[in-house]
Amino acid sequence: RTLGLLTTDLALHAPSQIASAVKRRAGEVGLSVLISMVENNDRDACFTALQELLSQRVEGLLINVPLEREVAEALAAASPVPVLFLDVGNDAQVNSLVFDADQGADLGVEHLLALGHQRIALLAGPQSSVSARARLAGWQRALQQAGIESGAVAYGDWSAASGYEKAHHLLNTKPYPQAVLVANDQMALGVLRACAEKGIRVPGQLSVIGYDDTTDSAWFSPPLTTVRQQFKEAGRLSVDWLINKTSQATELQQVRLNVELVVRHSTA
Ligand code: IPT
Repeated sequence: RTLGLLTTDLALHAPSQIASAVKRRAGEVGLSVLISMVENNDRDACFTALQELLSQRVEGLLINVPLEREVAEALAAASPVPVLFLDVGNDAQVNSLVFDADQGADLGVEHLLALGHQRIALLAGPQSSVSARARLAGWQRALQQAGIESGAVAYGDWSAASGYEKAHHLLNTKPYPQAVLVANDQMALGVLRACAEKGIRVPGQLSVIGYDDTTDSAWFSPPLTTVRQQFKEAGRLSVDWLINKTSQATELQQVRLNVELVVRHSTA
């Protein structure tokens, strides 16, 4: 028996760790997984990939592609087998298992405020990603609730290269930020490199907080403080969800996963 995983770019750390967790759990329960990758969240590319997986007789589908509500609902309607979405907004009327972006934003902001930081820059993910938008909106809401004006905002594309480039922009803004909230660990890696090159001490002069806690983040220099999304858990739960899903016709299930703050040495 076979499951399908339709995923966004596996060169990114988070999607590859999710794919790994899905493969591992499926292996444990004797299922194989066919993977189809789309380079961006283009609607036609997703439909083509869906048809490809279905033609190989997958019995259930996981979709880890950042999708707008309308595209997700159309894909779900087009699938004769159960589908679970891993990267959609709360408004999408589809079965989903997603990490709580509001909680993640709150944890990051609360941590920086507790350290006494007031000038906080934001390095968001791409505007084409629902999760990136949710994290940014969450940060802005949490800062506003704390009565703090949000600092400069830049948008990267999740890559370390974009984090490096955007850090140069954010670190040239006045007033100079005391901290930066970064939407993923790979971009935070680029920020750390930019700081090292500019002679900015982390965390002495700038606190940096990431998002994901992918497996290498504890090995960044300094070890990264970040919001952990338990990718292993997400992989396990999503495979188990598909296994237990017998009929299509039952009501929607929207599972929300908690995230947690992992304090290491990039914040002080
Ligand atoms: C999300 C990651 O947090 C981010 O780093 C990036 O890899 C992105 O995926 C790619 O789409 S995690 C996702 C389940 C919201």
